[in-house]
This record gives sequence, C-alpha cells and structure tokens, in this order.
Amino acid sequence: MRMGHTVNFKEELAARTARAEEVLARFLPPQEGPAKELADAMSYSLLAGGKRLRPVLMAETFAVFGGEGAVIEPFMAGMEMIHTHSLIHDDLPALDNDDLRRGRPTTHRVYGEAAAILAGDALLNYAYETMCRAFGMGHDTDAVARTLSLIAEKTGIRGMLGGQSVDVALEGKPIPADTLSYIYEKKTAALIEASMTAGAVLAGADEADTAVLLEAARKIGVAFQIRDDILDVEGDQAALGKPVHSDEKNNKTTYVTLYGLAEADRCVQKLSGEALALLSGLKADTSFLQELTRAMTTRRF
Ligand code: GRG
Repeated sequence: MRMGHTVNFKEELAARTARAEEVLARFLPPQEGPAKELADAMSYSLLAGGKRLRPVLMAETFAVFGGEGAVIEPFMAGMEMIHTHSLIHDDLPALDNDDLRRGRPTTHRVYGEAAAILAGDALLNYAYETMCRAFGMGHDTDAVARTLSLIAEKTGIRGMLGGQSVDVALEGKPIPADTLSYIYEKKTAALIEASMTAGAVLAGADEADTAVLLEAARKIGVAFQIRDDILDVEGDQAALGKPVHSDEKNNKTTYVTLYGLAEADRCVQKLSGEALALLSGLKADTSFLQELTRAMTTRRF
C-alpha cells in the first residue's frame, strides 16, 4: 500500500488532511489593508475545518500518476476555495438559509449577508488567481492549462453551477429520477471529478487512465451526495457540523424522499463497488484512493 511509512489509513488520511490545511493557510490573501474584512471572511470560511477531501483526492491522483513537486499545491488550495465558495453561497438566506457549517456559525451569520456574498465571490476569483500561479512553477505549461480548463468546466454551467441551478429551480416540485441524477452528477460529483482528474492530468496521465478516473469519480461523487441525503435524515448535527433535516425544511426531493432510506443506501453501495472496481483495474497503485472511496461512502460526518 503506497501510504508512506504507515499502513494505517486513518493516520495517513489525518497526515494528508494536515498537509492540505497547511497548503490552504499559505495561499490565503493577507488579512490586512482596506479589504481586511473581506480577507477575514474568506479566511474564516476556508479555515473552518472541513474534511479537505477534494485537495486530498487531487494530491493523491497527482502522486499516483507520478507527479512530483509543489505544482499541485496551488490547485489543492484553489479547489478548496471553489468548494468553500459554494458552501458560503449555498447557506445564504436566498438558498438553504442555514446557520451552521463546519461546526461554526455560517459566514453570513458572522459577517452579514452582503459580506458573505462578497466573500464567496472573492474565494471563487482568488481560486483562479491562485491556480494561475502554477504557470510560474517550472511545470509543463500545457498540462497546467489543461488542468485549469477542466476545473473551470466542472465548476461552471457545465458542472457544479449548472446542477445547482436545476436544483434551485425545482425546489418544492417533484423531480423525475433522471433529472435528480443530472443534479447529483453536476452539483456534487463534478467537483470530485475535477479533483481526481486534475491531479492525474497535471502529472501527465494518459487519456485512457484519466477517463477511468473520471468515471470512478462520478460514481464516488453521486454516492457521496446520496450519503449526504441519508445523513440529513439520520445523521447527527454535532458530528456533521451542520443542521440535519435541512432537505425536509427546504422541501427538497432527494434519493431518500424518492426511493426511501434502504434503497438509497443500496445505491451508495452499488456505486461505491463500481468505483472500487474501476480504481482497482488501473495499473497504478490506487490503494489509498480505494480506502478513501470506502470512507467517503460510509461516512458519518
Ligand atoms: C455555488 C450556491 C452554489 C452552490 C453549488 C456544491 C453546492 C452547489 C452547494 C453546497 C452545498 C451542498 C449540499 C453541496 C453538495 C455537495 C456536498 C455534500 C458538500 C459538502 O461537502 P463536504 O462534506 O464538506 O466535503 P466539508 O465541509 O467537509 O468540506
């Protein structure tokens, strides 16, 4: 198992999460000057202690496909900034109107709604500013450009934001199964896809391996979202760091409302199994990615 000096997955994950935390803190804008309050709100949201799954996934696929050096770091930071922007905006009164995120009051509860909108916008923009730094790091610029481009695509109208827009438009209405799948593949899986393929593309993985990773990531991402639906019903607010029963409050159609808890759980297991089969079919050592897939799809937080 390619996990450094230890084969203990929990310890290894903790070490990789700590590295992601360290990278994030290093790439944030300084909290000084006239826009200090904006930098404070960005830092408050970003350093609030999420699971850091996306940068960890990205760093791992970079390493699995032979990537070396620090060029992955601006992408790790950028991806977590994009993810955090989506959480800040999703919690706003106009969307889910939630008060708790990552175990702390949401950004708009602390800084006010206008400042939270700006902090989300600023994180999204700063993500690209940060990732563009990779051009000056002596890495293959074509690989850097392709990595940036795939992240932009998976974040925007053809990815996360496209899915979120359909989710919002259909709130409180019955959603057909194929539309719900579209929403999950875009709103949630797209950033997991971006994270897993970005590391590989930056490292120079070939198209066939990247396509397998993309397919595995889509399955992991959809399973992760269905697990989120399940935890919203039977999870624990203290462990999750965010309110439960938020979907019910917002009258949302989810896998749980559409198929019931038991069938939703079967879907998670099926998707997880298919993703594991895809990962284990790759020639590279995907043992850590497989452990992480299991952890993401059986999580309680
Ligand atoms: C841009 C407003 C806007 C929304 C985009 C991603 C998203 C759509 C909204 C965020 C809220 C949400 C339910 C996202 C689905 C994906 C998901 C389960 C996110 C939570 O990710 P975790 O569990 O969070 O990795 P941490 O806090 O650990 O980083």
